[in-house]
Amino acid sequence: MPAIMFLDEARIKVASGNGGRGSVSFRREKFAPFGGPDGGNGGKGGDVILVADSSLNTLYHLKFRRHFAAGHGDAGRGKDCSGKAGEDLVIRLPPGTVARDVASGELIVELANGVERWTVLQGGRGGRGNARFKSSTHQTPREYEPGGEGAHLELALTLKLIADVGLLGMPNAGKSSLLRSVSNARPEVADYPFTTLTPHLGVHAFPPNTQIVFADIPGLIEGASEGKGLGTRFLRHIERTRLLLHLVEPYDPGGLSVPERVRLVRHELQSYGPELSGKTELLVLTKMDLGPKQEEISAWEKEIGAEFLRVSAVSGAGLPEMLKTVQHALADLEPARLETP
Ligand SMILES: Nc1nc2c(ncn2[C@@H]2O[C@H](COP(=O)(O)OP(=O)(O)OP(=O)(O)O)[C@@H](O)[C@H]2O)c(=O)[nH]1
Ligand SMILES: [Mg+2]
Repeated sequence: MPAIMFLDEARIKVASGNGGRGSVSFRREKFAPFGGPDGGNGGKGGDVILVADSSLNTLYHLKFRRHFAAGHGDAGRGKDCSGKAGEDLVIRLPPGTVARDVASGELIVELANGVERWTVLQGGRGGRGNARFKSSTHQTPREYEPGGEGAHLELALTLKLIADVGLLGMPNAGKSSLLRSVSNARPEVADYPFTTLTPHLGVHAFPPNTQIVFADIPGLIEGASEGKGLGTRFLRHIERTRLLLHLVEPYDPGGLSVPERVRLVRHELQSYGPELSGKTELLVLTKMDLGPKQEEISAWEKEIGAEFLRVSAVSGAGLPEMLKTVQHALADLEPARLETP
């Protein structure tokens, strides 16, 4: 059940490891009972590292675990042996995850645009052993340093999926059907609203080596920006897309005309904020196999002031043309901006 397995917000507490303390030790050999100092340094504490893992597309794996700690460094030992370094804590996250410091609200890192690995906390330093305190005037030092302390941090993680194209529209517009027809994804499709409860990604490959990633999100209804339906909470997953495909079906059981439905969805986008209202949008009339007449379509286009791409997920009509248009549009568009600190 993908609906239950999806999570795009999580809070976790992380701690880096303490450094190990330095050792106080003196060489003891058969014929040198008062040998020099040989206490080794403590090992460094483990770091906390966030790593983007493209096999993940949810934060669900963090749902039941809140505390994570790196390993402590071992204490130094005699014979100039350094303590073992503490193990680093590696937290795997889906690409597109934004990490903020809960205490200050500050942006720490976004695992996007080539940032795949980020050390959020350094482990404590290893303390120096007494061997390091030896000098010509100080032959038998008993000093050592304790290890440096590790640090703590509470992280607020927010996932914003990374996709090229966002599929958008009212419930039942045919978003998931379109995603199925053009990609490898298999989201559920059904003739009731809110079939899709969580975002899905699908990849369309253009041989030999181009691909377009589509994001399908739950349908929007009037008042979504005030929390109606599933609200606009999933819109953040199309914030990073470069292009929106706004899907509208020709006939609506609710009785709203095509232009009315287009305006409604645009209004919800606008209420969400500039991240989305400024994006390039292509209008797509779906379910062309239901046979809307040319005069009807022209009247809708005239009222809206834009033309539709026309497709049918059932017959496949219009899909190659739509993909070509999308490909060309993407070639002209800048990558989406990332989060601002
Ligand atoms: N005749 C016809 N029906 C279609 C077409 N595309 C989708 N449908 C039907 O329309 C209904 C809704 O399709 P979905 O793909 O689930 O729509 P959606 O926009 O993802 O809906 P939500 O996830 O609820 O927002 C289903 O019954 C589909 O079989 C099409 O091209 N032609
Ligand atoms: Mg759907």
